[in-house]
Amino acid sequence: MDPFSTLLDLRTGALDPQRKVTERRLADLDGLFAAPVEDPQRLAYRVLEIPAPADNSNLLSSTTILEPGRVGDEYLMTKGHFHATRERAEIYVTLAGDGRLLMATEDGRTHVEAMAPGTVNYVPGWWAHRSVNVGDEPLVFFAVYPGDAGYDYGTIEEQGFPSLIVAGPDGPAVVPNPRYRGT
Ligand code: S6P
Ligand code: ZN
Repeated sequence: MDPFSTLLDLRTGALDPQRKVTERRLADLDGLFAAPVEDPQRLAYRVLEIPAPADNSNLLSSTTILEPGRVGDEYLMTKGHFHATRERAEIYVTLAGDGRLLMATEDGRTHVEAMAPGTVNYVPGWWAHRSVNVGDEPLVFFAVYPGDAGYDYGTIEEQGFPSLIVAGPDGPAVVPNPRYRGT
């Protein structure tokens, strides 16, 4: 393939040219939140991808724009996934907003990192990852990952994350997930 460039707006995360776009509405996050979703058509997040061949010789990258808001006491968040090729790592660079990067291993360990403009989060292989918008503005981050990382959404859909990030009286709080079904 030939080299190519894309313009990344460092404030909004917009890509020019814009190629593949994935939209997730609250209806697509069914069962993720403990509380019922009242507005299923509401936009939760968009992923703008810079396509490349999905193999180990290439790097994929994308912007995620995660809207602010809550369902019950849980903040809007991404579905979250392990990489299908478990050992594949990933880098997130936050451009805007206030977030938390919730990570978990299959044996139930949890790790939370802050996401703020300029934060570079390193997600090692074997760690599931979910972004949570704890602020009032869109959380925008740019991600880079191996072309063959892939997605395993099923494990998280079945088991959930061991921890949740909820709105507490003193702001965002990490609490055990009472619905966690992992080991
Ligand atoms: C891909 C990377 C991100 C997410 C995106 C949406 O490896 O982690 O681009 O795909 O933030 O999250 P999710 O969990 O719906 O894919
Ligand atoms: Zn990922």
